[in-house]
Amino acid sequence: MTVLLFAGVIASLISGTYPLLGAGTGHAHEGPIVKGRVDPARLAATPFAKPGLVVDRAGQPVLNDRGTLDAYLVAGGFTFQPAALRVPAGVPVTLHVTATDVVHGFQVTGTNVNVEILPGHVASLTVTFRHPGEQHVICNEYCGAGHHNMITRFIVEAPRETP
Ligand SMILES: [Cu+2]
Repeated sequence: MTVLLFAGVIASLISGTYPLLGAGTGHAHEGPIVKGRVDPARLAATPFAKPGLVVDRAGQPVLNDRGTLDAYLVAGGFTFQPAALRVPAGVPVTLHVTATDVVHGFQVTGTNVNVEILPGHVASLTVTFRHPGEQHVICNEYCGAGHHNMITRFIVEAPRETP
């Protein structure tokens, strides 16, 4: 049995006044996310169109001006996108999560990271995964017949050695 210790997960909920990333993402525009609100029918025009970590052209994660990484996740149709997300240990990651259809939950099991995800709203929270390993995310708001299949995971990777 594998015991995962992630004692140091920090989550802070930041209500919908989040400035969006711009520089360094390769996105020419920010897309219509305004004060934590987004049109669920127009996610294609937002960073949610590419769920996952925001990376530069070389595929490297990009720190935003608050010193965190950004990741976009979408809940809907009984899935989370992306189905798995690689993040570095020890680096704060701001998760931006929205829903396409109905209310969902977003809970990182075994931690206090737990938010309600509503269509039209963006929940933004900053989490630092302290230790390499896997952390599972479940939907904890009953959303329909496929609710029990709604899961994703963070694959927390040890930081690379800097030369
Ligand atoms: Cu659900």
